Amino acid sequence: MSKRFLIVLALALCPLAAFAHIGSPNVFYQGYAGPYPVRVTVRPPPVIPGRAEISVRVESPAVRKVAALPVVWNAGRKGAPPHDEARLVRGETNLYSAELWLMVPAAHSVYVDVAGDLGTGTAIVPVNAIATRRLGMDPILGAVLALLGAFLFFLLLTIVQAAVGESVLPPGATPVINERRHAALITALTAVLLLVLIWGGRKWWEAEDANFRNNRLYHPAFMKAEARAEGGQRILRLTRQDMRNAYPIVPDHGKVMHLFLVREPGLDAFAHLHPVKLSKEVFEVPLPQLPAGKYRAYADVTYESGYADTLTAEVELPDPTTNTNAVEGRLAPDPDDSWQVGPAFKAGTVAAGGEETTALTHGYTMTWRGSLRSRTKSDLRFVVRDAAGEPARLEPYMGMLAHAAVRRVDGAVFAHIHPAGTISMASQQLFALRAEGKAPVNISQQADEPVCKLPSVAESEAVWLKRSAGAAENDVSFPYEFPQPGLYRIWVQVRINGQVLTGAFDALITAS
Ligand SMILES: [Cu+2]
Repeated sequence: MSKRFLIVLALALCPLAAFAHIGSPNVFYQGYAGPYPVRVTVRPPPVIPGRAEISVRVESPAVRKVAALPVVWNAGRKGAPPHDEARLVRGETNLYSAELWLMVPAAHSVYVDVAGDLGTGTAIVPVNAIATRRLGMDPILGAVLALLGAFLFFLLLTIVQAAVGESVLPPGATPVINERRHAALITALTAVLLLVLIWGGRKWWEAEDANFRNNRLYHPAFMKAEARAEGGQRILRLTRQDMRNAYPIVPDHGKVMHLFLVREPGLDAFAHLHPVKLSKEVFEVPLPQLPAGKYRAYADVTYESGYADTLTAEVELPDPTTNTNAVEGRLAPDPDDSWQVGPAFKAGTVAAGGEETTALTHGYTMTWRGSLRSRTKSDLRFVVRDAAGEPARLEPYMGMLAHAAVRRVDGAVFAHIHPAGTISMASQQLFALRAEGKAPVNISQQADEPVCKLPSVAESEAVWLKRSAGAAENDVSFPYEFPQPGLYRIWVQVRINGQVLTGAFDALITAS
């Protein structure tokens, strides 16, 4: 075994890449399986094929059985194996867990089937199955295997030498010089043959490894972002060349793209915008009154396969234009665009835990409920009050009670989440339609526009806004666990009296 072969085997782990959110691979979902309220967590494996861990909490005493089944987006449930029954977790009354094999790197829908006294119900949870890292070999194991390999190599040569040199002689005879030479020659030829075989093995492995890195390992999708001044507006143009060969994008809660802009390094300016699609690979959006500076852009998209992705870019924004007069041909901003400029992140001022209240505009306040400890292990909960301290009346914002963006200060984590969790609502709707045979699976990567038509926000709102029993109307919660400890800023957006209000919270999340 050559040294380089070993190095390839023993390469250190690549940094954990991300998909549909950055650095936040676990899936959290809160919703309903028929009549049963469920909270589902899926921890996908880092390599495919691999086993995903799924846990399901059912808030109902009527439950008798919970089962789960992963189905590839274009396969359908009919051809799938029977579902795996989830086991009740020891010491728990309503928490079930199971392990699911994800065999191909593609978008999956995980069917969570719940049966009990109220009948049966199914929740569909979208999960991206994708290899996010290359497993390395333990150096000690590598060294042991190399030694064993070398031992076998020389053992085989000894056997060959004995076989051609001594085994052909009558018992007791010693080989003469000619026979010795012959044996040495055959042994040398065998050594060459073995080395060629090892070299071939290394070539094969390198090809396998390159194929994995190029075709199977997830790479974060980068796009190009450029800002320009035009007609009294600043316009941001996003381009992604390789989008041409991707499945068409479907709108997720009403928009083809949810673009988040965060000013670095202070995280003091934040925007949630909705660019329009000019062609399959070009998107544009007029910028609101954000200050100039360096921004990180995160664009959430869902492809027609049900695969959800976050495209990232860095962009330098020029000073806001002062000319606000209407000019012919201006790009109209999306009515659901929102932004906020606030204080910069200062590590020294981060609260050590406990309740924290932040001021919103128009006298409203938002309070982050729960202690620091519970923040790492349970839902993120926020309560909104008006200037008099009374519960605020929240209106749906793009069909949902609230939207949140979570970012680790250094950029290692970014997630756009909702009260339903981390999933793309569009993926879930696509899978639900396909389960009913109402959306085609024979879609084309060459198409510009999707053939699947998703229900509108107005049609979906009732399901998305369904609250858990007993939740106060000014109380919003997001099922989420911080994937890594560290310093975070979280922006929470709600709509009151037709206006989007954004509250920003800073937190130190410690390892639990
Ligand atoms: Cu959102």
